[in-house]
Amino acid sequence: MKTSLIITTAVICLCGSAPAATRSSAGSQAKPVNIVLSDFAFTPQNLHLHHGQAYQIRLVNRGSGGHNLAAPEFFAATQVSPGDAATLVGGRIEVGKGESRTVSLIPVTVGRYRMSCTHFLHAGFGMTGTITVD
Ligand SMILES: [Cu+2]
Repeated sequence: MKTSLIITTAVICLCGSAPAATRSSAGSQAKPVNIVLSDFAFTPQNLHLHHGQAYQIRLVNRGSGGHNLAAPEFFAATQVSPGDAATLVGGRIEVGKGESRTVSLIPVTVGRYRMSCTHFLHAGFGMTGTITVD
């Protein structure tokens, strides 16, 4: 019991916003998760999510050009809100310079998934990361 409380707290810290709203036990309320895309990195680089928990993922592009978050295996193992389906094309979400995209989803399958930006050479410059679902 105590262990589970500690783990929950750690994940809330990762989100970095609205800790008060996420204090109710795991359930229907979507937890906000912010990911910044820059030249050439994801921040945070390693995401930690819980299966069955609803998240509102917000991607913010602070780079000097377009970026995307490509994670086809993760999205295939995830229930994406029907209203956000159009944002997700071919397992990736494009975010133009200075723009942001929000996707509501629930990770379904436990695993460790790779994410990267598929723009030319960006992954090679370090624009990669992982999404761990437990
Ligand atoms: Cu990129």
